[in-house]
Amino acid sequence: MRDITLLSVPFGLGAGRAGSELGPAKLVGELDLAGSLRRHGLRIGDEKEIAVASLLKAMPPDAAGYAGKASGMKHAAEVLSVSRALAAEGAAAAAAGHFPLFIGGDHSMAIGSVAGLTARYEQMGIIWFDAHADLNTETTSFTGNMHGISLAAAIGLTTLSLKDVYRAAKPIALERAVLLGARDLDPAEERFIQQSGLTYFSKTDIGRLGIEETTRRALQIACKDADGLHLSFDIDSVDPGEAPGTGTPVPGGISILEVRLALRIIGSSALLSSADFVELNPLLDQGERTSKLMHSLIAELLLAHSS
Ligand code: 6HN
Ligand code: MN
Ligand code: MN
Ligand code: MN
Repeated sequence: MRDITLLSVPFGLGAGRAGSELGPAKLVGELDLAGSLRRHGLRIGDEKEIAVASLLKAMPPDAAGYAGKASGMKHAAEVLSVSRALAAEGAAAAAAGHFPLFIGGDHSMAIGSVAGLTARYEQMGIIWFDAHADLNTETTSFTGNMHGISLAAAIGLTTLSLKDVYRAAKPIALERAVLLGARDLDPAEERFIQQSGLTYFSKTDIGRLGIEETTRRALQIACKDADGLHLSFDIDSVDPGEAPGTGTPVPGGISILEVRLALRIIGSSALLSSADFVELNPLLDQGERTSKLMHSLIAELLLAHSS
């Protein structure tokens, strides 16, 4: 496979509680993600960390723009600022022929990763692995948390346009967007899914079809006429009994066995070109249980991709 560009995103203001900004320190720092990927024979071409602290310090306290328009959303200006930096790094890595691997951070960072990647992969497909749909908009969100609108932004539903984040960005076509594992949808998200025809494999569908068949179907749809495939993996897709270290846990998730199999299948797709791993919250973990799980899932995906 291509060289990996490891991009750490220590940012958590898109979530409703603190802690997800500590994901990179745990995974990349303490658990030495790059070292273990190398020991597995994978090549890390580049390692970067988005300078979140200095970006936030440089922001004028009255940062208007998008934040002004969508005043109901919390930390919208901060999310926009971090997303812009992230998009530029991701786009550069993809343009260099690398595999961008984004380590979060809360799920609002996918706004930045997707914006940058669509500049390189104009027909990109996406598989969104999540307990939630992240399909709220600035008007439907009950919480005002930016991580709940990130998939909506990726497909062009929000006031926040991907082009505000990265000029050459392009929203992902609905036909190539697949939501997998969700089981906690807000009413507006449910309505949108029904009316739009966005492909959604619920927890119930996975139970009925099995994880293997579900993942194969998801891949087929996301890869139709695609020139690249992005996996956006929210660790809360896994059952909180097995992955407790996350900010918005929802009971009834998929098992570790299922998620391993799914990631192996997605990893074996030649089209896979980038991935986000998000919503690990080390402050809420039982020891390092969820961190170690996330760490091994990343390796699982990339090893399947390299063999
Ligand atoms: N995530 N639907 C809820 C909201 O706040 O809009 C939960 C979103 C969770 C987002 O887990 O990435
Ligand atoms: Mn290189
Ligand atoms: Mn999410
Ligand atoms: Mn989620």
